[in-house]
This record gives sequence, C-alpha cells and structure tokens, in this order.
Amino acid sequence: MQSDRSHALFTRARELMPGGVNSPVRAFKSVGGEPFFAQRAEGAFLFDVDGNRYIDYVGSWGPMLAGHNHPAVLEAVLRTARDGLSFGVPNPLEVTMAETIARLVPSCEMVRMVNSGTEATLSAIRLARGATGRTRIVKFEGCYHGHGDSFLVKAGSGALTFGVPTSPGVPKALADLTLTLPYNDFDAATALFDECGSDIACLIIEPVVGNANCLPPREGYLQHLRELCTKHGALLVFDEVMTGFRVALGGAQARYGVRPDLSTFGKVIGGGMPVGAYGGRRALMEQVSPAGPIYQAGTLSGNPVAMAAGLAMLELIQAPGFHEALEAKSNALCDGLEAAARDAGIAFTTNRVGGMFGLFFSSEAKVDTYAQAMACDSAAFNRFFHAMLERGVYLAPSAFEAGFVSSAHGDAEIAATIEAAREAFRVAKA
Ligand code: KE4
Repeated sequence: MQSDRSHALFTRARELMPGGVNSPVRAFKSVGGEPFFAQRAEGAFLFDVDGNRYIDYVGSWGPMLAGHNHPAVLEAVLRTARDGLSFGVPNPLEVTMAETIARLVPSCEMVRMVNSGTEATLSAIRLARGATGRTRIVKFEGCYHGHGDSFLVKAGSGALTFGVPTSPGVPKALADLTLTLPYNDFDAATALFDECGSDIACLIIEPVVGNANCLPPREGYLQHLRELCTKHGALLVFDEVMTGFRVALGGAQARYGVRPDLSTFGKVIGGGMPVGAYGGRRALMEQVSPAGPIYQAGTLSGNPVAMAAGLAMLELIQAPGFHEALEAKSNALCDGLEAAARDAGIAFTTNRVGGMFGLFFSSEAKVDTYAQAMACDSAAFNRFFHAMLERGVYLAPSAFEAGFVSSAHGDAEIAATIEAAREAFRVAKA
C-alpha cells in the first residue's frame, strides 16, 4: 500500500494537533503504525489520499448506516444549505426530527437536540441528578459515554468504593460520585443498589456494549437493571448513541423490550453531521430549560443542515426489511470470518447484534463480559488488523471497538473481506 501522502500529512498534523488527530482513536495508537488520511468516501468504501481503496467497517464510527455519502443524504444537505446553514431561531426541521424520534422510540415522549453523543449523555445525567435530587451515578466497566468528566472514571478497588479518575483533570470529588459495575453481572448490580440505591440518580448503560468490543446483554439482564432502578427510585438511562437505530429501528430498547427513563442518541441521527439528542418521559424532559430549571443549551443544536442530513438517513433506514438485511450482512461476515479462522487454526469468535459486530481472538465459546474481552489476544488482533488493511479492508483500529456494516456492504464486499481474512489469519497466527 502506497502511503507517502498520508505519512506527510500525519507528520504535519502531529505538529499542529494533539497526536495528529481530532479524536484519539483515529491515531492507530492501539494497533500501531500511522493512520491513513481519507480523500473521499462512497457507499462501503473509503479512498485515501494515496489512491488506496478500503472496504470500510467503521463507517465514521457509526453514522453511515446506509453507507458513506448516500445520494439522498447529500442531496438533503445541499438543498437545505442553500437556504442557510444555521438561523439561531427555531426551524421546521427540528420539529420534524423530534416527531420522528418520538415515533421511532416511544419512550422518548420529548427530546432535546444537541451536537454530539457526549453532550447528550452529560446532559442526561445532569437531568437525572436535577430531577432526583441525588448525586451518584452508576456506569459499567468498558462502557464509554463520551468524554464528560463523570464518565472518565473506573472502579476503585471494588464496585462499592468510590470511582477513580481515568484522566487527569477529572476532580476526585466528582469521580467519587461515579460507581462502576461489571457488565452482565446480575448479583453485583443487586448488591450495589441494596448498598446505596437511595443515593443513585441514574444508571447509564450501553445496552449492547460497543466500546469494549461488542458485548450483548445476557438474557434478562437489562430487565433486571430496569427493576432495580424502579425499586430504588433511580432513573435508567440507555446510551443508544451507537445502538440507536442500528440494532433495531427502535434501538436496543425495542430489540430487548426494556423501556428506559431517558435515552441518548448520536451518530446515525446526524447522518454524518454533528448531531446528538437526549429524550425520555415528558415529566422529566419538561424540567429542562427553558421549560424547567435544569440548564442545557447549544448554539448549533438542531441546525437545519444537520437535521436534514439526519432526517434523510432516518428515512433511508425505515425502508421495509432494512434491519433484517443489515443483520444478515453481519451474520454472513462473522460466519465467514469464523470459518476462515477455523481453517487457519486460530482461536477466534465473534458477536453480532443487528448492524454491529465484534471480533475476538479468544478461545472462549462466547465473550460477553469486560474481563473476557480484555483477556483476548490483542497482539494477534493488531497483526490481523494490519494484514487486512494491506488487503484493502479497514476494521476498527482497536481490539476493543465494535465494527459496523451498512446497507451499502453487498455480497461482493463481504466475500472480498472473507477472502482477505483467509490470508490475514495466517499472518495473525505468526
Ligand atoms: P461523541 O461525543 O463522540 O459523538 O459520542 C460519544 C459516545 C457516547 N456514547 C457511546 C455509546 C459512544 O459509542 C460514543 C462515541 N463512540 C466512539 C467510538 N467508540 C466515537 C469515536 C471517537 O471517539 O472518535
């Protein structure tokens, strides 16, 4: 693979931006080497500045559920931009977006648009704290909810002890208010709520974990958390920034039949433009400014161009059979990769939920806990990642991220990926 232009750009970028990137995961630190710089994207493909083409399983980290640069999304952006980029007063598309989210996600009786998933989640926990008058929140090891201070916390010596910051700049006093649980552990959740349930404002979870690789919930687990929150008067927050509109049209809450009090969204609802949202029960959302006292604001929240992109994407994914076809692509890809790994004698397994999937270099029959995901052979993944990249397949540049298919990934792209993997597994085995 030619990479001279990407290398020259990255050399300049590292002088001008921390790590040469505007978001850490893009820097390839986890897998080693240097990132390629994209020139353009189309459907299932990314094209870099050196003329290389990649089958893309990252999709800008989730938004591109109908593939990159879909004509309907592009046309909506161009058409709307001609009338102005942002007005600073309400515009009709904000209303259409709110109506669309409320229709597709019935638990969201009312919704507020923001500009990123991070804004959505930090606003949701502020609302939970304001509405309950409580200060503690519960998150899960391995779950990522954006870079809000309260989320950059890991478990102390035990789930019942105070949180420990995972980043300088997060005050210990704030980290103390974040409790951390192991995902898919029913008893640990029960014990924590028995211990301090009356102090907990909310529990926030990725209903399908996508930031510690891809970990699906065990049967009944989400319902168990719903019951604990209800019993102790805590709010259940589903962070559906990644799962929303991906694991089902109505998100994980529709797939698993569990109704959270608040939900957060991002990625898909922007169609590639900066959009996030949070929503939930009317009695909660009406406490948000200016209807209520809990403050939250944003200059470009709900701007017409971003709304148009998101609405065009949401229109595309409501096509009959869209999600069934998406899940079939994930299954075809993962089944093919598992077969190729078996033929190469590699310990390998996958998880797949709707349009997201996880690859694990592990001898476990099923990986569904953070500890199992962390125990996988990340060095083997890294060798596999680079062998696939050299063969024109771009996987998430970390053993601890989920992958994404889109409606633009056809049989040819899936077959080519599996073919590349046959060789790449042999390299990974080294
Ligand atoms: P943003 O602020 O990046 O829009 O969303 C934060 C966020 C919140 N909740 C979940 C479940 C998320 O997955 C994310 C962001 N996901 C990462 C990918 N693991 C974005 C990629 C990046 O950080 O560049």
